[in-house]
Amino acid sequence: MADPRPRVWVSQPLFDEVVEQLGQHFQLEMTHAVTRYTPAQLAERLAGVDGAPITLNERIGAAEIANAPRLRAIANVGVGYNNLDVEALSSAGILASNTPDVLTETTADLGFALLMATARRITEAERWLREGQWGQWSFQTLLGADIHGSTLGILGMGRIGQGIARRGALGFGMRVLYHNRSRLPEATEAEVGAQYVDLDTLLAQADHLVLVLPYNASSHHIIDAAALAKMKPTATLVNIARGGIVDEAALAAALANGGLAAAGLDVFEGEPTVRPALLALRNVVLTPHIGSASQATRRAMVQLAVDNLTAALDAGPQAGDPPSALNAQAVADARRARAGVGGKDIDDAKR
Ligand code: 8YV
Repeated sequence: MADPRPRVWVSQPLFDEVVEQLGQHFQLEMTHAVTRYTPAQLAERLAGVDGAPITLNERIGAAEIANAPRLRAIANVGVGYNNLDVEALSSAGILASNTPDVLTETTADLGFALLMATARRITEAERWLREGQWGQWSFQTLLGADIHGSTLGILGMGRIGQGIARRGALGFGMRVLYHNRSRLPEATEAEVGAQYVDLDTLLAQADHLVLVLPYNASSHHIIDAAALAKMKPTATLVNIARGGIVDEAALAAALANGGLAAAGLDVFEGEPTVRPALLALRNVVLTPHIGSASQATRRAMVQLAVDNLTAALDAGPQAGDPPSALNAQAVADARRARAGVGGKDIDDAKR
C-alpha cells in the first residue's frame, strides 16, 4: 500500500540527524550533495511534495510553485528570506517560516570579527607576512583604525543590530549610533547603549558602519555612491546582511580612490561570484557568507526549521502553529477565500 504520509523534500544537505526527525511524521526525500537548481528543477522538485526546508540558494516565487498543488509549507533555514516571494506563497496558501533568534549572537559575533579584522587590517597583514614582505619590523607598517572609543554606526537595528550595539558599547566603550525604519523604545536604546540618528548623520559620524538591515526594494543599493561620499574617508564599512544593499561598483571605486578606508564583506550582490574589482583590492576582507556558521547555531537553525515545518504540516506538539511563521494570517485568509470561492480541491489539499 502506498505510504499515505505527507511528503517532504530537503533541498540541501543540512544536519541529517536533525532533519531525520521529520521521518517520524513524513516521507522524506533527502539531498546528499550541495546542489544548484534551475528554476525549472525547483518547480519539478516542489511539484509532488507537501513541504520543504530550503536555504537561501533556493529562490521560490510564483513560477516555482505554480504546479505544486500539495505544497503547504516552505521552511527557510535562515532569518533573511529575500529568496522567497512571500506574497506569492501566501496567495497559494503556503505557510512560509524562517529561523530568527537562534542565530542572533553568532551573527553579531561574525559582524564584530569582520569589523575588527577590517579596521585592524588582519587579513591584509597576514597576506603580507606570508608573501615574505616582512623584512624588518617598522613603526609605520599596517597602521589601522581603533575600535575602542570610536563611533560605531549600525544601519538596521533588529536583533542582530542590537547584539552588535551591545558588543560595541559594553565591550569596547564605543559611542553607538543607529538608524532604523522605526526607532527602538527608549528602554531598549538604554539597554544596548545606542542612540538613534537620521541616516545622513549616521553616515557622516560613523568611524565604522555595520549594515544589518533586511534586503528588499527599499534597501536595494541604500549604500550607493552618494551615501559613500557622505562617509568619512577613514571609515570602515561592514556588510553582514545582503549584498544588494550596497552598490558594489561604487564601493570598489570608493575603496580604490581613498573615499573609504576599508570594507569587510560577508555577502555579495552576485554571490557566490565576487566582483573582480573587489577581489583586486587589499583593503577589503572577504568571507563567504558565514554569518551564522557555527556548529551549534547551524544545528539550531535546522532544528527550528524542522519544528516550523512539522507544525505547518499539522504534526508534532505545535501542530498548526509554526514557531516562526512569516505569513500565518495571510495564509489563513487565502485558504478561507479559496474555500469561499469554490476552490475546494486546492483548499482540501492545503488543509
Ligand atoms: C544563513 C543568513 O546561513 O540567516 C540568514 O539570513 O544569511 C545565513 O545565516 C542562510 O540564510 C542559509 O540559508
